[in-house]
Amino acid sequence: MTDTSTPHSLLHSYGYTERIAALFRDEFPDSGLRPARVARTDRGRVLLAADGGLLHLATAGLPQQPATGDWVAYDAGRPASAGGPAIAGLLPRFSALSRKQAHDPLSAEQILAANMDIIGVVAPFDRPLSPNRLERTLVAAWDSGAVPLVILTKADLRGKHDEVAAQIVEQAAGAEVLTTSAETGDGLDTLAGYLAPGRSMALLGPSGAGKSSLINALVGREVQDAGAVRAGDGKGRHTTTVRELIPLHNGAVLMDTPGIRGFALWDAEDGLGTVFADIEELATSCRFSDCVHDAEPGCAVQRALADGSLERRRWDSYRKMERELASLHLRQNAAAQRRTGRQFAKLAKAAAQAKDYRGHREPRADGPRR
Ligand SMILES: Nc1nc2c(ncn2[C@@H]2O[C@H](COP(=O)(O)OP(=O)(O)O)[C@@H](O)[C@H]2O)c(=O)[nH]1
Ligand SMILES: [Mg+2]
Ligand SMILES: [Zn+2]
Repeated sequence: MTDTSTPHSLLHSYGYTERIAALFRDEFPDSGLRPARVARTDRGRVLLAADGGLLHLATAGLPQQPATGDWVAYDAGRPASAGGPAIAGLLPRFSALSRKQAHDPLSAEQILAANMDIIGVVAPFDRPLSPNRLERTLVAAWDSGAVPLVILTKADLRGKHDEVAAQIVEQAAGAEVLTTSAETGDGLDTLAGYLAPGRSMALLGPSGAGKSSLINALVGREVQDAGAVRAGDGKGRHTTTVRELIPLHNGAVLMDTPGIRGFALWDAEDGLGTVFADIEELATSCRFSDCVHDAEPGCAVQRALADGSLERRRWDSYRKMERELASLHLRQNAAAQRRTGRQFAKLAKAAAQAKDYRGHREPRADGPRR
């Protein structure tokens, strides 16, 4: 039997723990396959962190495309004549941070990060807070199955927008809130305290929020390009690609994401319900159970808006995301119907052919029917 738990292997520095080892044994018992983690996805290929080192493998033909952070089983011993080492399957994900593929009329899901324990929702102190954006990010973070942690960056610039912290705490929907500065090192120990061996954290937030600087400060060297790179600055530096897993010295793993504009939600009803639990609760006390919260008599939402206990902006933000998810489902259903329609046409054609066929040769009454 192969030993999948050698301590201090490259695999462990990418977050391999007894939990993953057990999952691997359950999913691929006595298969001779090896566990590995997807450190990066490229077009049609992935960079895998395996016990023997990093390796690139093709993903064409796999029934499920791996995402960064996925745990996979791969066949290390497949002979070159058969195409060499290959991914055999994916371990079930315990979390997936996803969004709707941008500019995609077919409404496909894009998984930005798999198997994260924490989604660091990054908001900087050097600019006014965008509450809508924070809410949207929190919805996606809660929905991923990982735990959101709000990280307020650039604490050294705190004086500029003092109101930001209070607003964020109010809107964090139960998530913990930390304050850090990559400049002074404030709060980094507290943040590091969340990053126990085997934990994975992806950072999510607008461009310029300080995500890359935070990662560099935690790792202790320049692994991510931060800020504007002046001519000559980038020379000889080994920076990892954004969205590549970055191992911390202790077996925790970090992941940066590029600042994503207009993060479109994917099936995030659960996350929406978490971030706006108060609104969904409020809506249950409307007089009519099918209240659309417009001009109905006895509408608890309209009453709360009128007396100021529900902020208009927050209600609008909730409604916008709710509509977005509803229209996503409409398109998903329409696509499913088209698929069913095509399948039906195929079946009808096959049935017609079978009838034709039977017309010529009756199947033997005692023979196998299929
Ligand atoms: N004063 C201050 N500036 C920071 C801090 N962290 C990042 N910055 C600056 O903010 C800018 C954007 O940082 P960067 O890490 O590239 O942000 P990213 O786009 O989220 O990765 C850069 O010019 C950084 O030098 C901080 O803690 N304090
Ligand atoms: Mg960056
Ligand atoms: Zn109502």
